[in-house]
Amino acid sequence: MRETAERLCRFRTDPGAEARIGAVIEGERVVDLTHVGVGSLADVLDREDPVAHLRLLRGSEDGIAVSEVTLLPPVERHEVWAAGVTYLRSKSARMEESDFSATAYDRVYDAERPEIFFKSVGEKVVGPDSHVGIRADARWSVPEPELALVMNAHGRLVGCTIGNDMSSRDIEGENLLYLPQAKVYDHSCSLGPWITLATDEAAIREWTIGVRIARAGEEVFSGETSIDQIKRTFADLTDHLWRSQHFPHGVVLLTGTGVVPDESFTLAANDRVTITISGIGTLENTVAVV
Ligand code: DO4
Ligand code: MG
Repeated sequence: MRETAERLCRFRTDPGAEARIGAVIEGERVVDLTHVGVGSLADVLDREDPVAHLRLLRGSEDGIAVSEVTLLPPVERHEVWAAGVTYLRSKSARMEESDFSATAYDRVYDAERPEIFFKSVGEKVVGPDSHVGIRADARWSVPEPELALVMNAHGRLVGCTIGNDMSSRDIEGENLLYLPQAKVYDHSCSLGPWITLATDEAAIREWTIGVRIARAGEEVFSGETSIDQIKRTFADLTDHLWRSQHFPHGVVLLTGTGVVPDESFTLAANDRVTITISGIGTLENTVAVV
C-alpha cells in the first residue's frame, strides 16, 4: 500500500537536460510526469484538486530512484517572500543582536500586521545539494530553517516545502534598513527537496523543524522546534501577503525561523546545513562564500 502524502518535484536526469516535473513516491522514487503532458508545477498546483490530480497522473508507476536524478528547487516563476519574527526565539535573538532596532522586533511580534519581506525570484532559488551563500562582506552568517507555504496562482495554499532564509546577522543588526542586504544576495534562498501537498494547518503544526550544521564532518550546531511555535496562523500570514497584491505564477512564503544558534556561532565555507521537517523530508546544502 502506498502512503497518502503526495509530493511534487522538479528534477533533471542529466546535467544540462531540461527540467522535468515528477511525482515523488515514498520519498524514494520519482515518476516522470512529462509523459502525461505535465510541463510545469502549475499544471498540477493550479488545478481545483491538486492531490487528486497528481494521484491520477502518477497512476501506479514505479518511477526511478531519487538517487539517480538531480532534484531542482520546486519553484518556477514564483516569487519567494518571507515572514519574520513569528517565533519568540526569533524575536529575542534579534533584540539581542541589535540595541538600535530592538523595539521594532518587539513591536512587530505583537502587531496586527506581520513582518513580510521579499526574499527571491524563483530563478535565483537554489535547490537540494547546491550551495547556499554567505556574503563575503558579512562576519556573522546563519541559516534560517523555515517551513515554506506554497500558494498557487489563485492564492490557495496547496502545499509546503522546506526553506532556508540565509541571513547576515551583523548587517541586519547594524541597521534594520540594511535588511534587504542581509537577506537578499546570491544563493541566499534554498528550497526543497519537493512540495508536499499538505494543507491542513492543524496537522502541519504537529510537525517538527530542525537544523544540523556539520563542519569537516563534525556537528557544530543542532537545534529543533515545533511548527506549532509559530505565533500567527497561516491565514494571517498569507492574507497579509495577498493584500493589494497578486502573484500570477504563484508564490512561496517562508514562515520565519524558530531555531537560532548562539551569538558565538557563524557559518563558514564548506559547512553542511541539513534542515529536516518531519512531514516533508530533508534539505541539505553546502555553504560557499559569495
Ligand atoms: O526581522 C528580520 C528577519 C526575521 C526573519 O527572517 C525570521 O524571523 O525568520
Ligand atoms: Mg527568516
